[in-house]
Amino acid sequence: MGFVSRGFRGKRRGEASSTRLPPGQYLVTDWPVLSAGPTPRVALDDWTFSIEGEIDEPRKWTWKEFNALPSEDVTKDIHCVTKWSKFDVEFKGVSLDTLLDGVDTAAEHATQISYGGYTTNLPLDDLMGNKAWIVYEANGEPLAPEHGGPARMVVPHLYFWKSAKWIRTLRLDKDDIPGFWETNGYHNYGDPWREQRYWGD
Ligand SMILES: Nc1nc2c(c(=O)[nH]1)N[C@H]1C(S)=C(S)[C@@H](COP(=O)(O)O)O[C@H]1N2
Ligand SMILES: [Mo]
Repeated sequence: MGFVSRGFRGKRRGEASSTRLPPGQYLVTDWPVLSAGPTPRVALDDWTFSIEGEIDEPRKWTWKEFNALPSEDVTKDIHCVTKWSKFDVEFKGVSLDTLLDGVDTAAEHATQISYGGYTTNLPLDDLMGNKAWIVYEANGEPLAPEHGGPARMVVPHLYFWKSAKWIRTLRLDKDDIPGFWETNGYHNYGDPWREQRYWGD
């Protein structure tokens, strides 16, 4: 039976990796840093995260308040538009379902706004339904400043530029307002499984 299981296992391994790695991506084991500017340093005493825009009552948390929210541990694959993917990053943070729970809004879009000014837009639906987290730990350590610490968005089903590092505000928008990369040639939605890298993809 050795010849059967050997061939079968080999094939299954190949199929598993090709369905887990989006088209055009290659796997890395390190964690590259991609930042369009310098790393902003935010003292935890000064840090806040807020939800603003098309919302009756804006919400705002201090670092202490944010850390007291119910958190989740999630293990996710991440995919950068520059073609590296990394499997099984262990994040800890607060689900956007928790942060948006009970919010009354006419908005269908959202913009993530970072300390430092980076912005990225996405449909509000893509932040809900167990699809997005604001995380403050990765792989058992506090999130490193270069990876977006104290806290960053993680929206793993979209290319990783849709996950703002050093997030400060989530703005709920009626209109779709392209963010930093979206006005500079990157696709407005950014689905790695459909290779939506650039305008026109
Ligand atoms: N504030 C901010 N967030 C950002 C970026 C950035 O330049 N500034 N780069 C984006 C891009 S292109 C990617 S691939 C990921 C990189 O995250 P990492 O440096 O932790 O790998 O962050 C995204 N979020
Ligand atoms: Mo990226």
